[in-house]
Amino acid sequence: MSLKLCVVIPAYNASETIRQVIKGALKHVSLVIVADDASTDNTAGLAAAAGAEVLSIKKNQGKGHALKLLFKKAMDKGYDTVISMDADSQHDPAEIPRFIEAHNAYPDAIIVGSRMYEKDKIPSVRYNAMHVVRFYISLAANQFIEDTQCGFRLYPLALIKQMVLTTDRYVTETEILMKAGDLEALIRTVRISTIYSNISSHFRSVLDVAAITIYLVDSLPIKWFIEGVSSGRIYTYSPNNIRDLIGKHKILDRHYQVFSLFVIYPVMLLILLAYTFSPLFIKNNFASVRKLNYGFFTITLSAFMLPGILIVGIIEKSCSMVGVKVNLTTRFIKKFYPHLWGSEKEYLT
Ligand SMILES: Nc1nc2c(ncn2[C@@H]2O[C@H](COP(=O)(O)OP(=O)(O)O)[C@@H](O)[C@H]2O)c(=O)[nH]1
Ligand SMILES: [Mg+2]
Repeated sequence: MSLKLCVVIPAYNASETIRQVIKGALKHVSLVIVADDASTDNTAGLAAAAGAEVLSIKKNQGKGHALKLLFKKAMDKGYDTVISMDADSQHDPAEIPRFIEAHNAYPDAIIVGSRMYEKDKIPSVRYNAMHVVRFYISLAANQFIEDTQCGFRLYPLALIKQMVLTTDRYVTETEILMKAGDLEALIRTVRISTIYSNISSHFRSVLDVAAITIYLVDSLPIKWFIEGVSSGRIYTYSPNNIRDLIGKHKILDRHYQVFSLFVIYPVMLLILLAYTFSPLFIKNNFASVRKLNYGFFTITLSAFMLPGILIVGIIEKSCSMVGVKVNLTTRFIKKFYPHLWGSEKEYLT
């Protein structure tokens, strides 16, 4: 099978690293496309000089927007598979063959790089946030995903074509996993090197984590509602579903997000009630939840504990200021966001 595969790189002010990423990638693929997102340095010029095709975006619109343009560009050029990489050399191009190997074994799957197995190499605030969002993204995607925030991924474009992507910035990569998994696609993991050495990041730990969490909180109840009124249904996403229609209208979307935050607790309690009593009327509803190791109570509790993370984090920080080192946050998230999916190994390629 001849693979039409290229590497795509969303880039913003990456002049120090872009050259080595492109040169490394070109050892494994014949085309690298870079989306330069209105960088104020010479990222675009250096990318072109290193041999990449460069898409220039006039006004900075974030990683998700750039990725969507890159997918479209690769499709237009007749490619059927892309590998996405970060521009800041957190991903080692020498590991590209691992993704191709995994793709050969699972041709229809998204292959996601994972660094979560090397917990000690990840800043703890980032690790804890990744652990919590992974809990919800895996629920939405109907399968365990070891690292839901890694940008080193292989995407079959036929799968991307089946979804409407309405989010932007750092939320889009979460949206893709949720929709792919809920379209019955496999998501497989390859473990990659964990590189957090040049830690200049555009990722805003509060705002960007909040944006991802809010998207999860306002999308998951729609999935559970559909599962709740159906028997044996696990895969609920269809393009232009209600969440997509709302997402396409930015103002409506903002209002819906705020509304969701206000009603999430009563909604979770209602779903818990429905989960407990509706099997009297509908057999095997909430099927994706019923096949997990725990019931919906654990998921409801996890939602109620979200503000707790903040409180525990503050306590931990205060303790460390007076010289007392406690590992409260990690213990807290381990307890309330447990692994629900059986063996973690079965999701690794
Ligand atoms: N096109 C585009 N890409 C971005 C932007 N911000 C980040 N990226 C890309 O996303 C990658 C990850 O972003 P980074 O800030 O390093 O986040 P972190 O690695 O999660 O801390 C970067 O290496 C860039 O490739 C942006 O505003 N526009
Ligand atoms: Mg980075």
